[in-house]
Amino acid sequence: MSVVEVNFDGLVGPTHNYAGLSPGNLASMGSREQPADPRAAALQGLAKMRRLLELGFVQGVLPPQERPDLATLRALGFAGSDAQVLARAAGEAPALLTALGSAASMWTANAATVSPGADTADGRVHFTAANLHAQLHRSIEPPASARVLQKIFGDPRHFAHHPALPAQATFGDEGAANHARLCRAHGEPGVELFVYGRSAFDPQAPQPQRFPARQTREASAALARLHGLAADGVVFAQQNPAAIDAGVFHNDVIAVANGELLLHHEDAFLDGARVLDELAGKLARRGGHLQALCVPRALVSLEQAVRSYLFNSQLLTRADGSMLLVPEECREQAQVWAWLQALLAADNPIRALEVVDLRQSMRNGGGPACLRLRVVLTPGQLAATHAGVLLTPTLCDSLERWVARHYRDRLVSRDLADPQLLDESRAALDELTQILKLGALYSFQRV
Ligand code: SUG
Repeated sequence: MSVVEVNFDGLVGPTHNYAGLSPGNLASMGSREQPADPRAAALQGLAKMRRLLELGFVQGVLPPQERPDLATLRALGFAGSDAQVLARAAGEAPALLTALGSAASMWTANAATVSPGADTADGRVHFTAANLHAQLHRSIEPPASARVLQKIFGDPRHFAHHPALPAQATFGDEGAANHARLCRAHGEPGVELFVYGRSAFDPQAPQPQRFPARQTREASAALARLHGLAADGVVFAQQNPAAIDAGVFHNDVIAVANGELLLHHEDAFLDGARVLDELAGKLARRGGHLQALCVPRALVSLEQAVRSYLFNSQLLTRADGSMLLVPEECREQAQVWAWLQALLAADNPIRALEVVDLRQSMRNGGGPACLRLRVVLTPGQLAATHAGVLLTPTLCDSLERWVARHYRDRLVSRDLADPQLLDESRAALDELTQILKLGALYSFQRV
């Protein structure tokens, strides 16, 4: 077997709900207080994983985090039994309980930035958990993300783990959602593209006016240093502030790369011509040939790009060319669907299209690419990866049965105060660690 890219998808957690927690994420803001269906959400995610497995891709799964986050509630002064902590938080600070009950860890593209061994100075795969500093409900994710990644990729001969960057506005880091890699083949040295929304040390640089820029240049630069990337294998690019203001809160909502292909919107980057030039030059020095596929704003507006999540598609390598896995919502935007049909008819590396229904996640702004963390692994590194999280048809069957047994089919944020939901979630997660053979992972299992 050669070097493979493994997609590790986050399993949707039992508290999936719509709380409107993400300013600048139009879907999250628009779905606030609508009832969610955690069971359907988890099954939709599993159906996507199963489809990729059927198509011959190596697929992994990452467990959800424990929510509501009782440990943080206690650290903030809510005391008593678990039920009392929930009741007190619901009474005194309902918004806090809502934030600490979010199932947002499902979007594993935000769990970490990962650099394959072919790019790093020591040949190991490097991981840095994202600090997700921009939002309270996500800023509590890094310790558990780091713990699970260390468990799955535990062999220090193959894998290096860095702690999340300092949790401070200067170093806002959203992980792989703002990171892409171009290469001739997965196993060859590539060029890593780090996209940021603002420069903390350069307040004169253009900034979005309406919505926050979550990632800083300073964070991106630190990641490239930590991962031991060569300067000629790295490109930094500022996101177009107009795109952020149109609802592009992460770069993976407006661009996606795979192999030598970069699919991007005309308005993705602030200085697009320079970015493409630098990428092409650096990739050429690594024997590659950049194929930039630009979608002009005249064909697909920023608004349509955000509504359809076209660029949050997964771009995957197959023996006969690339495959694009797009969300169902692309069908609903006539212009986007027409562009996709024209793409398939034209002579370009994208030969196949796969449509997936991820509506539950999409209503919170999480498309196909948000749900997965890409990890490029050599056969030796794959063999050193915890096998319990690598999907097989049998594992997929048992995860579907597990969801059916434990998940509710209706949830609103008020339900987060229900002690019964906490018990149900813990029972589910406890069983999940057995199914995935992960041992004691959650704090309630370790006391
Ligand atoms: O961080 N939504 C997530 C969506 C993350 C998508 N990830 C990528 N683009 N890679 C976010 O904005 C909404 C939660 C709520 O409103 O209930 C939320 O956190």
